[in-house]
Amino acid sequence: MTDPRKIDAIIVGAGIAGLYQLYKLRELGMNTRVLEAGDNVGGTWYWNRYPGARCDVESLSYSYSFSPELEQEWTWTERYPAQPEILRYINHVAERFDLRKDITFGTRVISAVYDEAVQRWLVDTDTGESIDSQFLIMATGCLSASKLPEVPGLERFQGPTYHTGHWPHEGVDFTGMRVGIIGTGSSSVQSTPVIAEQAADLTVFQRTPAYSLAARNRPLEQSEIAEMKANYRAWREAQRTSGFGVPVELPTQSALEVSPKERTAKYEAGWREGTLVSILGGYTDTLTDQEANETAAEFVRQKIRERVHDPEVAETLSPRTYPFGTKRPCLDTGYYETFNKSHVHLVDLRKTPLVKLTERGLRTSEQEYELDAIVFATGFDAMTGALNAIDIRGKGGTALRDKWAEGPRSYLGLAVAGFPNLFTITGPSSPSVLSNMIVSIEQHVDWITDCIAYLREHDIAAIEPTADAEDGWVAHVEEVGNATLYPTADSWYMGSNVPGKPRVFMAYIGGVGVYRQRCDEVAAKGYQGFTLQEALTRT
Ligand code: NA7
Repeated sequence: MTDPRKIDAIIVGAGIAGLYQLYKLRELGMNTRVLEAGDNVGGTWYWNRYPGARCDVESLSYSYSFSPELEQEWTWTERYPAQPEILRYINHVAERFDLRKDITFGTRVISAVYDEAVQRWLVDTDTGESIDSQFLIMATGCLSASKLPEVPGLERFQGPTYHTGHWPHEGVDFTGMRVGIIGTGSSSVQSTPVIAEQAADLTVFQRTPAYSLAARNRPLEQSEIAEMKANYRAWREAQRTSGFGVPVELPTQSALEVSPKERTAKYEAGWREGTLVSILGGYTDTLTDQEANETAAEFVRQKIRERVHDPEVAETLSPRTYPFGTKRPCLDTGYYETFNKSHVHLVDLRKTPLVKLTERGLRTSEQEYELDAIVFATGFDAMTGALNAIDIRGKGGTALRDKWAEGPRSYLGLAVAGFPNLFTITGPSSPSVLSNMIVSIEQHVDWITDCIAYLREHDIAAIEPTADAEDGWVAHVEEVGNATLYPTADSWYMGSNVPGKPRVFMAYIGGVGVYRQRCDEVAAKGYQGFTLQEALTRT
């Protein structure tokens, strides 16, 4: 157990990010405490236990790289790992590195106030604890503050309701039930086929259709596991310098400079491969040119038409209002085919909007749907939701949520001007949500750890970005984002899934490798763009 009298660092969250950060700070010999709202480790994979929950980055890539021994001893079973397997992996990591002893579970941080006089954070929890610490590291996740649909009557419905991001640990049996599911993002695309197997009747309420590709999930072959285990170091290096944290061959041509036949052949190959980037990454301009994008978008729509028997249903499921890839694409196992089943129905909320929940179900502008259970697959207040849920106050008592009222502002997505010694792992304006999350997490944690080591070596008590450096980074993120099609979509990347949230592109699309280089340069130049402050008082 850490010495309660002298905490060097508080980490908020015991998911993949928080656990690795704890491991790294222990290497520095720091007295660290992790505060976690859940009753166990896992973060995203602790909460998102809905049927069919699965990672859509391949398991051999979606794993920690910091320990070659861990890489060798753990064996994944499926190409795309299911939530229970990932959670087992995270638990294994917690045991193997003896991490639990510094984690306090069932404890939610409610406020964190920086005391300028002593250069320390005072952190209050919902269990009544007040802890002060030199560093405060937020490992709170990008998609952890769940959001319900904005409709009246949520409390009126008499049957059970479930949010995919807060699924009951004991599971839910929908056998014989009339079930409604609201939302058609990744969580719905993954859970709909599984719920449909149980439910007597399933109605999917769709506001915006997703672009989903067949995942082609399968058990891993022993030979491919062995090959990866033999080559892990090279693979990890390639991940770190890649665009999305997954090594792929880089495109060299515009989608518009090749013949339709050649283009279709390339998309077909991507389709057979079944990864998030296998079609998106085919040409240089898929994410920057509307016309180029449309060639890929139409290819995916054609696949939807092939998979769904009823042409009207296929059309309703076909996205037409935003370019392919500008909202998070999905990977599915039998999603579209589920709509061929006679007990599965699709309601287009664009044509008949959701009006309210009633005692017996749900009412659209057209009719009432009687339901026994409702699933909210309605997503998250992404990127900023979990941070803004905590009353974080920096210098002069400024609240982070006030500072971010017009959209998040940070330097490198890692630190915020006016909030010394606060670090955000996978914070807004970093590439995290546009990447293999573990690759980004490890890079952030390594950078933060090196930074803290530097401060300790140089007897520096506090670090914070300058306002100029922050302005520069915010402008850069916006400029790079504006060169793409991302800002044209109403997505959670843009904050537009939450009413009233400022419309700002909250991710850095410059690429994981480029971003890493930039962060390393900042560190190599003695933390360029940061102000370093010596201790004001000696203890
Ligand atoms: P997403 O991707 O944000 O999807 C949420 C879905 O819920 C999406 O289809 C929304 O439609 C829909 N939604 C949200 N609010 C409403 C209301 N009020 N009425 C009707 N429909 C609504 O969340 P997921 O949990 O599926 O996935 C999150 C991420 O996890 C995913 O991107 C991957 O990174 C993994 P909208 O598109 O806003 O019209």
